[in-house]
Amino acid sequence: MEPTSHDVLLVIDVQNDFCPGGQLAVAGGDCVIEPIHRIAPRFEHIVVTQDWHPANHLSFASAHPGKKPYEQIALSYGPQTLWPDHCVQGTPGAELHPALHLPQAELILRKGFRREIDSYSAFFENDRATPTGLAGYLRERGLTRVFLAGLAYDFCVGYSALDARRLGLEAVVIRDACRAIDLNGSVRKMDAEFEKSGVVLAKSEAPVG
Ligand code: VGL
Ligand code: ZN
Repeated sequence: MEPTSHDVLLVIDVQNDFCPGGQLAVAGGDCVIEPIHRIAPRFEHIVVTQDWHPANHLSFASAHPGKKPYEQIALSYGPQTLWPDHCVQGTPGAELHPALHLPQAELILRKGFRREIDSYSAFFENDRATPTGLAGYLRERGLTRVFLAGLAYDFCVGYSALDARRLGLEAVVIRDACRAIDLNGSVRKMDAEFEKSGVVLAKSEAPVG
């Protein structure tokens, strides 16, 4: 089965800071670009996201004296993993990877721009309640099934797919077009969450098969 006019490819956070040499490099992060380019021509609709933080964002370990990257702290909305400074608005690290070529993308959605709250998901910030506007955009455009690719499988791709299901959208993660951070079993946990919520895994050779 081929993608239809109700399907959208969501390309998550393929930014310099998540690729080798970046501030929060995901192993093989740039390897997602080739499969994304391979499947992109099959989609009528593409949306790209960008992690887009102010310099002193509360998800940065540097904003919490004495804390180190990858530790967890409690914020008002729940537990938050602390990260190295990354994807700071207007910096080269926040730019989309220069090899990513998707001129047909219809929307570039930025998220994580509020200092006090992180946003892994493209739909809701980490309080799981503050909307980014993407659900309304997809609804108004009649897009009901999302295919997901990009970085990172166990964080921004994963939470976006889970929220898509919560919103009643079908969600298909193109596994070989993603790479993971893999922090404290986060890949295994996300696999289990996908299973529970009906997120489907597919391969780029046969995204719907
Ligand atoms: C991400 C950690 C922090 C991601 C973004 O894109 O998966 N991970 N910010
Ligand atoms: Zn981030």
